[in-house]
Amino acid sequence: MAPLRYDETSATLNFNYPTMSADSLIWQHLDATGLRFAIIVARFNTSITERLLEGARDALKKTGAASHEVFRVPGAFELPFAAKKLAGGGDYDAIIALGCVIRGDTPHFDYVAGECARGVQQVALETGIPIAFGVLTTDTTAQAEARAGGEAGNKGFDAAMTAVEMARFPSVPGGTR
Ligand code: INI
Repeated sequence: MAPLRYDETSATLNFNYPTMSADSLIWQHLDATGLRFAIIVARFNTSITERLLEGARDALKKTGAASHEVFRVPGAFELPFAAKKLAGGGDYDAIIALGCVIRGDTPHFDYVAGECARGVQQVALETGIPIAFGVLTTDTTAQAEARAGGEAGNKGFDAAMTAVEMARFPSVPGGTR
């Protein structure tokens, strides 16, 4: 299956998007009309996370989201707390958590990345609000850059598409349910 490419110059998706998602063809059918989103962006590694934000915004625009609000937190470790506060308010149909954790010389990476992932999933399960995990966890800055609008796509775009799909769950994109 050919991958989709998000074409900056067109209003649609075409078939060369360099995503890691095997579900990318489904994205053509996603419809976010009437849905409200919160995007939480970690400032740590901000040159990367702001690119993830651009990707997420593009996806919400392309799928016709009614609205989105952007919130910022210091680092990926803070994403679950922010998500819980926002999910509890009832103002959003789904939340997109964006961050970038790059492995260093100490075990700090494992604590930050692990607790971020665990916390985000916990909040989604506790609140029933879908939270897309748009957090890069990489060994190098180059790997992160590749996934934030580089040759490996934009993980923020992918996460926002996931948020749209899960906000509609169990409806099948383009399907009859
Ligand atoms: N936060 C990140 O988002 N990415 C990182 O790579 C990172 N590193 O490497 O330390 C990081 N640390 C900060 C952390 O998220 C918290 O903000 C901090 O520990 C205060 O709670």
